[in-house]
Amino acid sequence: MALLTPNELYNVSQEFEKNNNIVKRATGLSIEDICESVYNTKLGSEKIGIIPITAGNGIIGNFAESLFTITNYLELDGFITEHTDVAGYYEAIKQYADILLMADDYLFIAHNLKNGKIATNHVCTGVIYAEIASRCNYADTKDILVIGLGKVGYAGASHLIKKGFNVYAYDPDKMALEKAVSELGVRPYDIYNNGKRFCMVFEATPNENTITEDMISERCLVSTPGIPCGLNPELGKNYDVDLVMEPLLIGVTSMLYSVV
Ligand code: NAD
Ligand code: 2YH
Repeated sequence: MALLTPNELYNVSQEFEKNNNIVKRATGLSIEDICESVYNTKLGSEKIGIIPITAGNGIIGNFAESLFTITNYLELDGFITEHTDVAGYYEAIKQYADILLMADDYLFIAHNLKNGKIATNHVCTGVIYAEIASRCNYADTKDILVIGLGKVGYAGASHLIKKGFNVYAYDPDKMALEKAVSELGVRPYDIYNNGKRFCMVFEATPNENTITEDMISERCLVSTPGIPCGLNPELGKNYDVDLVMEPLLIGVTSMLYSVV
């Protein structure tokens, strides 16, 4: 399980803003507009309690602070608890938090205490990045490529299938690919024998250079939460790719919209 590092969470609000501008250019909508449309919800004046969790590898520098940043950006009333873990949970409840955000090494959740809704980061990240890729306003087809079918990729592929897209998918893990073919109905993408190029790509792997030249068309939209980025910068430049890639806050925005 890859954990975020404090360096990846440096300058998060500028990164979020930069990516929001790319999303607006490529889809005509902001990340917040897209979340509203996916979940059919609007943010109100929810109070967000952010609880640092010490379990496993412990506190990640800038993690709680980055979550606080996005609550400010979304004009919500956020606070980080002074205590961690169970004492932090108790503190958040005593401070009248409506929604709790907390993560250990395995799971990152948003829990709305008012309506009972609960969301995981991997599903909400998969859904929003897949949705962004699928909204490319210069695509003239419903064909979309999904690279990586782990926790995030599977959730995104499932979302795209439900939306009626023709989902082509690749994962070197044969079991993961077969599961997505049989359960979701994705079409296997053969990396060695495929003349097809895509204008819309959703990538969710922890590896570099997963996106190859023969997969993409010029001016395509690549939407990827993967860390590190699967698109080689030179390839991105040569093909004039619109790249959406941010380490945390797009997924967290999706989590918040999904639980209100
Ligand atoms: P996972 O380990 O569950 O799945 C990764 C999948 O990628 C695996 O099925 C693996 O076989 C596949 N893969 C590896 N190399 C590949 C390749 N060359 N081509 C195609 N598939 C390949 O991981 P996950 O939880 O789904 O997370 C995926 C990535 O997203 C990780 O880098 C994770 O850190 C990142 N992530 C980012 C955010 C964010 O907000 N940016 C949020 C959650 C996860
Ligand atoms: O980064 C993570 C894990 N990869 C889980 C995310 C699931 N996509 N967890 C963050 C841990 C935060 C830490 N416990 C803290 O600072 O509170």
